[in-house]
Amino acid sequence: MERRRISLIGAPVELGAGLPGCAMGPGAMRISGLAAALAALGHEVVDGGDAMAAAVSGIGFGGNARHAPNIAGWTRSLEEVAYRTLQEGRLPIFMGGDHALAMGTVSGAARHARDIGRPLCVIWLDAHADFNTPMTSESGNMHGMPVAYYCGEPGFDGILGDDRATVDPANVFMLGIRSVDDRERQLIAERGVQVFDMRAIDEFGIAAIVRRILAHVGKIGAMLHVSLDVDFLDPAIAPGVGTTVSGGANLREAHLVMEMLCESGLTTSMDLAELNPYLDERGKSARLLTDLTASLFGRKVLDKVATLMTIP
Ligand code: 5AB
Ligand code: MN
Ligand code: MN
Ligand code: MN
Repeated sequence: MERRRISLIGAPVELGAGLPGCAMGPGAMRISGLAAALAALGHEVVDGGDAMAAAVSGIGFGGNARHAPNIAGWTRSLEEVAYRTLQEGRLPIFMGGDHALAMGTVSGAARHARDIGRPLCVIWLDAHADFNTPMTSESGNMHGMPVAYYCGEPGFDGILGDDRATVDPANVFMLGIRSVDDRERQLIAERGVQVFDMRAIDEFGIAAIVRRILAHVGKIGAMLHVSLDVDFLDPAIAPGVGTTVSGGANLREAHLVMEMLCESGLTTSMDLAELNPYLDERGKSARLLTDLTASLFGRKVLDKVATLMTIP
C-alpha cells in the first residue's frame, strides 16, 4: 500500500451514549499501540492529541436529544478538524468517543469533498442504523443519530450553518445491522440508505457485498469515510462497548472488510467509535481495533493475495 500521511485525533465524546466510559477510548487506543502499528507499516503518523468540544450555548431543538449543547459543541469542533486535516492532504483517524462524533467528522469530510467537487461515500460498520432524529428517538441518546444528521434530516437546527455539507443517503452503505428502531426502519427505507444487515452478510458473504460497494465508490470517483462502531463486531470478540447486540461480525469477516478496503486504496478518513474501556476485558477490544486498523492500512500475512490458480 502507498505511504499515507495519517493524523490520529482523539475525540473523547461520551455524553452521546447512555453510559459513561467512551471518553477513555482515545487513551486505550494509544495504550494499544495504534500509532506504532501504523508507523511500522511505513506510514507517516502524527498524533494530534485530543480535540475539545467548542463552547456552545442557546442550542435547544425540540424533541428528545440529551446533552444537545455538548454534542453540538463537539460537532462544530470535529467538523473543523476533519475538514482542515483533509485539506492539508492528511488522512484523519478519529479515536472515539461515542458515535455522536460522526456528526462532526463526516460533515467535515463532506465539506472537503464538496470543495474539491467529489462525492463522499460512507461505509457504516455498526449493529445499529444510527438514523434517529430528536423527533424519532426513544432514548434521546445522540450516538443513535449521526447518520440522520449528516444526511441532512431536519430537527437539528443551529449546530452547523444552513449551508453545511451533507451526504446523499444513497452513498451511505451500512454493514452488520441487526438492531433498528421502528421509526428508523421507515426513514432509512424512505431515504434510500443502502443497508446490508447481518442476514445479507450470512446469505451473500461479506466479500461479495464489500466488492460491490467499493466498485461503486471507485466508479463515481468518491472520497470514502469508514466509520467503525465497536458493536459491529460480535460481543464475544469485542465486549468493550455499551450497546452489545449478539450475532455480530466475526473476526475473519471484520479483517476481510479491512483487507479489501486496503486493496482498494479508497479510504480517505476513518472513525473508531464507541470503545468503552470501562466495560472491556483486559484491553481486548482496544487491541482488536488496533489490529483491524492495521489491516486496513496494509498489515497482511502474505505480500500477494493467494489465488487458487497458483496450485499447479
Ligand atoms: B450506536 C438506539 N437505536 O437510538 C437508540 O451504538 C440505539 O452508536 C443506538 O450505534 C445505538 O438509542 C447507537 C436504541
Ligand atoms: Mn453507532
Ligand atoms: Mn452501534
Ligand atoms: Mn454503541
